[in-house]
Amino acid sequence: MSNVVISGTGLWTPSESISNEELVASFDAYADLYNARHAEAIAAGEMRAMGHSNSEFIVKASGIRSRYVLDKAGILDPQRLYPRIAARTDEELSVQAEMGVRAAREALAAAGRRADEIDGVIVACSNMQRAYPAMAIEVQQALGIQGFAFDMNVACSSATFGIQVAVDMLRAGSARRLLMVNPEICSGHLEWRDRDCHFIFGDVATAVVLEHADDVAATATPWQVLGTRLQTQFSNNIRNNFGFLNRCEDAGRDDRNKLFMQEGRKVFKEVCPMVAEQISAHISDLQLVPDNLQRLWLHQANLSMNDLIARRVMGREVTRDEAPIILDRYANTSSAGSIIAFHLHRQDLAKGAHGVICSFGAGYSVGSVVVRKC
Ligand code: CO8
Repeated sequence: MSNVVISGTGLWTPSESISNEELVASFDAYADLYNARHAEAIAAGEMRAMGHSNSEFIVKASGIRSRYVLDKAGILDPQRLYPRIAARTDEELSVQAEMGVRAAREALAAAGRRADEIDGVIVACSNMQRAYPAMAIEVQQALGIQGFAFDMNVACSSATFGIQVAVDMLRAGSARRLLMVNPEICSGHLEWRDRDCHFIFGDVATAVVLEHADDVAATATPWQVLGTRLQTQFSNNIRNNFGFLNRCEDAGRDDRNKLFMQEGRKVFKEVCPMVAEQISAHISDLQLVPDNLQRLWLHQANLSMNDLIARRVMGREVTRDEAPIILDRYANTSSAGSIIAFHLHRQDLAKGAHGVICSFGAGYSVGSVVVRKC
């Protein structure tokens, strides 16, 4: 079977960032306005007062200290608490495709490839601009890529699932080189007025170029994909009921369940063992032992989750170098998280180093990609 490599990665980060303190101040102002508006009903016991948020709680519960977003002003406006992202005409590139193109250009440059050397584009992410035409086809056209493009969505695991799809297509001969892009606008579907989750997500875009090992540009530093593994198991603990049938329902188009919802504790408890077991079995099937792994580029949702998974996989405490964290400044960027970690934290590793890119999230879904530096 031919060897496939990741030959380049790219990252586009929005210019605006929100600290926990800024987020909490706006949330609390909104809560005060809400409580004042409903003072009578609250006093009569007909409604519950909104509690304040707390930045120490956020850091302790999640490890998140700030998040990058497309529109800071709209999110922090206490009268609004969600981003203002202007509609574009059908002739303009969509916001999400535009982010993807920026990350993709960096990935192509790192791989030493021109757009006309790419045969296809996969846009893999949680939150989709629209049903059709595919964002991937917009990205394809904006970059001047021939061939084909399509979107896919496996929530937080979209990137690792996208990598497996790309690897399989390259091995099957459907393409010589593919671009896999993850533009995540999580701020658009987060309920910023719910203190249980208002701190969790951020916006970003990542991109990966995959190609055959015997055909990489001399300037690239490729990582061989030794194996990919995917797993899904149905769960309602992370859910978003937004969809194209909403208009046919008689009521509830703006209901809370049309945005991101989760049972965070259950997710934590149920997903960590799934992930640790998958990585352990995956490396074992590739004849590797934990000590062969120099790095774990894990999905970035929660610091304690990552520490627990890394400890279970390695059978000991791990250092920050071994399992890098980017969620402190990026928050959870859904499918892009493990790719950001891989993008920012691999240059120091020597030839022959092994690592695992692993994502997990809604579905439930888990994807692992075992790589070796060429
Ligand atoms: N400030 C102060 N107090 C708070 C706050 C806050 N901001 N939030 C909650 N509290 C309170 C709660 O009300 C609760 O109080 P009480 O005990 O009186 O009821 C108490 O603090 C504890 O709350 P929790 O039990 O919720 O707190 P946890 O310690 O469980 O932490 C976390 C919550 C951080 C959410 C944690 O459970 C977690 O990270 N779990 C894992 C989540 C995860 O990995 N999810 C994956 C989701 S991503 C995905 O796959 C879908 C991507 C789709 C993208 C969507 C874009 C929008």
